[in-house]
Amino acid sequence: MSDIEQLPRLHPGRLGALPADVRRPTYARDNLRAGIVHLGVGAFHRGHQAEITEAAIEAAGKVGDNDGLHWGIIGVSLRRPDTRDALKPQDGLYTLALRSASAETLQVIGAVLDVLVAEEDPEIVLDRIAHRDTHIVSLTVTEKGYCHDPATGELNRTDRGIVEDISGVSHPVTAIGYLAFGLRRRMERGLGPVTLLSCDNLASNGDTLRRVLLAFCADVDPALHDWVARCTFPNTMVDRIVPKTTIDDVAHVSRALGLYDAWPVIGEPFFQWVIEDRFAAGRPRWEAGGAQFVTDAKPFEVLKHRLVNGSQSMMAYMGVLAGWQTTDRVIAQPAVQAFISEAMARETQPTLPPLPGLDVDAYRASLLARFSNPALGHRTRQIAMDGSQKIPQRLLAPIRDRIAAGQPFTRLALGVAAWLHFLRGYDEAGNAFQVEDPLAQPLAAVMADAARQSEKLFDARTRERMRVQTITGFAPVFGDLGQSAVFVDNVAAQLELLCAHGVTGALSRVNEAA
Ligand code: CS2
Repeated sequence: MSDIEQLPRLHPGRLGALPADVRRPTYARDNLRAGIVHLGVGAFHRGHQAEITEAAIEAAGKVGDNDGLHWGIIGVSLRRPDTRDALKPQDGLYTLALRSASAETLQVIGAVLDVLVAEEDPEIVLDRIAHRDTHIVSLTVTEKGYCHDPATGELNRTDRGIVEDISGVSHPVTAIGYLAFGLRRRMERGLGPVTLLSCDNLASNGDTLRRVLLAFCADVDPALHDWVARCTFPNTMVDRIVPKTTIDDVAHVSRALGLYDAWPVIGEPFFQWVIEDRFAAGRPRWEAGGAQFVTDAKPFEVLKHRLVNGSQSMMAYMGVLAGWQTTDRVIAQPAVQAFISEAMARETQPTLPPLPGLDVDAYRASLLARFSNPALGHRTRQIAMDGSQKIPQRLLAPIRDRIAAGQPFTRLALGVAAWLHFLRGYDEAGNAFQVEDPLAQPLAAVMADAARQSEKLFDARTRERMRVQTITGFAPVFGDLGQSAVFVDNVAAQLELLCAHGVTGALSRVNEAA
């Protein structure tokens, strides 16, 4: 690393030194003004929304459209200073490296004008949300950032951060608190409503954000509730695989630039962004970067959460258990490839809402290629995080539909069983790992309960059934599914296979049986 750090720092004054094939801002960046506040300025935002915003700004710059230069982004990190610390000396510039198996393209993005750390500068963040130039407040705060109950999508009023923020005694700690108090300041200043744009993988992400934020505001101040109800909350489907940047990536990208970029972002070439066109105060021409505007994004969300994310989660739990560290290694196992293909085609696809014009068979096939991308190094441990927040929309929702239609769901049940097996906190080789999940504690308590209740049962089937019944009784994740005998039976049968034969053995049995 240290030789890399000796390179001159990536900076607007040094763009001319970049190799010719590295794309860079061509618009007059000095004229760029901030119109978007983005909460959660992590790799995904920088690898997705910021790139499309850059394309919109570029397009505006080319035709001399000054209004189009009003969509710069102020990124906000709630707690961690690392993105700010990396980007500040670079005046917000960073590199996006898009990698396929055979090629890499590099682009220096200029759309992020500044990064704030809310915990350090809460007043500045609240003021920025309440600034007259702010028209959109967007979010990628991950599923758990919504402080909702994953099974119902309602505000979790027992969440510690929410309890603290509703009390209003100090600065907010949650994204929901920042939105509410920033918008209250806007209301007090007599400014107009904004668009609140969720870009997280939640079911009906815009509707969910609206529901939790309005519930929060109602508890704080009824007038604020009514004012916030005038904002718009479009649902969006976001898609691009963006793994966590590694030290090797930093070194590789910096060498290619000939300049030190402390925190580039790595992504796959593919991306999709489907947005409901309901903006309270205007928007960038994101279509210039390939965003699709629709009246109802929900069918696209369902497609993506179930086929892309559902498959990723199943591969992640199996991968962690079997010791396959990245998705491309998981999908390279013939048994996994057969399993995921069949799970998508036979169990998930029939649950999808109609999507006129979409060739779902081709979409499925393209996913196998995306998962196989060897240049991404997408770690199974990264995807496996926060399962309690992901499993409901990725696996449990299609299972509910299969049960309602009286259809089998053996493979999806194996996916859920793999998560339960993962929650034990050790892999098939006996290596312990930490379960990173906001509900890790209550889930561990339920797991321990289940083990206690079933330990005296000698028959494996009865034992797994008892265990699964206890665990799936955990309503914040499973809702009422734990009361479904067919659900419990299926998951128990798959958990029994995993316990007895490991991931590979369970996969070959399921692949052969069906
Ligand atoms: C992944 C997603 O970490 C995860 O949960 O499943 O980040 C996934 O890579 C993206 O949603 C793809 O668009």
